[in-house]
Amino acid sequence: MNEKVKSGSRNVAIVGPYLSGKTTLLESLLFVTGAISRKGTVKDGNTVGDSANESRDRHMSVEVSAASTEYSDTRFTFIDCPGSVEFAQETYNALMGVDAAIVVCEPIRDRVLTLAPLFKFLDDWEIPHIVFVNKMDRANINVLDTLHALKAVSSRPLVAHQYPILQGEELIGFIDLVSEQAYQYHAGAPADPIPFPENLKAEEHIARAEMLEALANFDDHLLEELLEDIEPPQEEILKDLKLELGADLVVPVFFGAAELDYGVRPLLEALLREAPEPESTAERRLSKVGNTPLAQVLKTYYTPQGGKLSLVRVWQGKLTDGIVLNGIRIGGIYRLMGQQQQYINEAGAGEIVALSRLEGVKTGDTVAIDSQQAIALPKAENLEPVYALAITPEKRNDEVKLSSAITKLLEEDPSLAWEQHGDTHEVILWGQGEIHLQVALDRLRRKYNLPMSTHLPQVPYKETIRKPVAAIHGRYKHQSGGHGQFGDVFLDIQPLPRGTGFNFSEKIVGGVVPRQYIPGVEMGVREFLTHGPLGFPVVDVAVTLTNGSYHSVDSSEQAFKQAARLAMQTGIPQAQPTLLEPILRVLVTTPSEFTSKVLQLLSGRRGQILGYEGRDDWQGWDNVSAFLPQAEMQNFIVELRSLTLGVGSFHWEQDHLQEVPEKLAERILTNGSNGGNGNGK
Ligand SMILES: Nc1nc2c(ncn2[C@@H]2O[C@H](COP(=O)(O)OP(=O)(O)OP(=O)(O)O)[C@@H](O)[C@H]2O)c(=O)[nH]1
Ligand SMILES: [Mg+2]
Repeated sequence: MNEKVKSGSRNVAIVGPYLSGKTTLLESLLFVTGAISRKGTVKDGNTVGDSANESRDRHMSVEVSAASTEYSDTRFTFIDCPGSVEFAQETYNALMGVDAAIVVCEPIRDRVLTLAPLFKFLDDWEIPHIVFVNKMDRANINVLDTLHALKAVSSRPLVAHQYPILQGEELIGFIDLVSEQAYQYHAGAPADPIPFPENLKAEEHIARAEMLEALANFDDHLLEELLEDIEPPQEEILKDLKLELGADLVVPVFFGAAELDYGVRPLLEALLREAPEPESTAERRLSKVGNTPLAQVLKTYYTPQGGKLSLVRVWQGKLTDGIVLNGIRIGGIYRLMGQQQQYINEAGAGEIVALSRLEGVKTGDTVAIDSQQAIALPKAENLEPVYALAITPEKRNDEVKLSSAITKLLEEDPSLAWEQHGDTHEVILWGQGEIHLQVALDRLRRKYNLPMSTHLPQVPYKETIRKPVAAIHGRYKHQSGGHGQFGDVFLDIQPLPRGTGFNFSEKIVGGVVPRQYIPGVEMGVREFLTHGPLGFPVVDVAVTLTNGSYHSVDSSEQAFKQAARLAMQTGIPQAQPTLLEPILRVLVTTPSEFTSKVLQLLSGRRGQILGYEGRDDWQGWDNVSAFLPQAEMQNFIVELRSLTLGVGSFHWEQDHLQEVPEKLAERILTNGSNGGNGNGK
């Protein structure tokens, strides 16, 4: 279908903390601009933003969804992002392709504080953003407190663009601080201009002066006017707002109530007037903007029908149906309205559209006609997995299907990971938290017909010995039919320092064990060590073959292997076997006000604090480094988040093995339990 060419376009992500009203705001934006004739609600599960089954089921967004609409001859493509930290990867990937973001937050101090990681991401990438303080219809709103809290978490200066008018506790309108025109809200209709409320004169004056001062910090001409008490022309203020927002130098703030469509039109007006055009975003992102088609994947969907859709931002050139990108002919170009797709035959630079059947292309990838020539666009870093579940298909012969289905899940969501554990043989699904993994499991069940059962992953314990034992005898003698089996060895077994692994040597003199049988001895020892007397792989031991005997007819490599196993079976239990647990080195990032709680959390989980310090790159945040037993990691992220308003996070890596304290080892060995707090303590 050929569409009327729009005079301009804007791509805007709607981001912000969990449940702040982003999906409701998208619904309102679509309604106000006429893209939908009836508003759905999150509660009823009929919004455009939460149209995926997994979102609808949970009354929360669990993936980004895009919707395009038109306002004042301009095409707006909005990307509604999930707010939960467990789905932050979705948000970060989408933000890489927009011209601006609306940060939706609630007028509650604690909720505002949770914006810190998002603001950091926006400022690190210099993504222009405005704040929409939503739910202003609720009781007990304190505008100044909210602004204060916002200022504390934003590294860029905030400029209030509006001053809300409250009647008692009810929001009834706003004053636009640029024009100083007051407006009264009407549910379902545009706000009406009203006479300036004289009682707000003083407060409005302060707010406006603050806004102008913030803008003047980046504009000497405006600064001069302010110093000389000259009223700056409105065009100058608007020009500054546009320039400074576009360069992510200031963050304009708006107020409203998405549920009532309050403040939604002024927001659209501001986006129209002040948000950067796609061309200027491209100029900022690419070193040189050309004409050959170049796009970046912001999100990958496998639709319920099984088709692949890649949501892309076209950075330069024009995409036409049937174009070959990265060597793959695309199946079609679509504009999205949540789950609905509208076919279009081309998409120009600056648009966000979905391309079908870009097989092999992942979220974040850059696609171009000549992919060798194209310079890959920067992509958001993949979040490290912090939460794991072991999974098993409910139906036995589904194991084969599992790996291809998980590969698709990972293409959709790079913050998932999986592994087949070498020691425990479990298939482990890694992600960002419980809900994140549940959503992945829902998708396996629903889209791929792969119902899975889950359990807590086993801790990959190991064992070692504490005491050396010498001259341990192992003799294997077996008569079966005509030809017998004979092997006979003496082994010395010694503990090695932690982390050394395994060492085999021999001190055979006079050929008492012929050369050709010695590899059999080593094999027998190694086989035994895969499963020690406590039930785990044995590490950090040295085994020396010191003596033995053989039979000229009956001996074989196989028989010596058996003899070595027997010697190990006798020897290791005498050498004080002991349990080792994996210890992780963790780096926890938290707002400084929660650092002492984090230290307690780590100590309470047998962590060993190595130190903590303020982060150079993030004011008001600390890094705590510690050793943490892996057995204590299962629910660590859950507790960390609950102590830190949801914003604490951690990085981890395997560090070393360490002896399990005796009492705990006893418990683990008798109960077969993990011994960690993660085991549903
Ligand atoms: N009182 C009031 N409630 C609102 C308003 N906007 C949204 N809500 C309610 O806030 C809740 C969360 O709304 P959503 O739109 O799902 O929030 P969200 O930010 O999209 O949530 P996630 O995507 O899951 O992070 C719902 O119960 C909405 O009805 C508003 O303006 N006023
Ligand atoms: Mg939502």
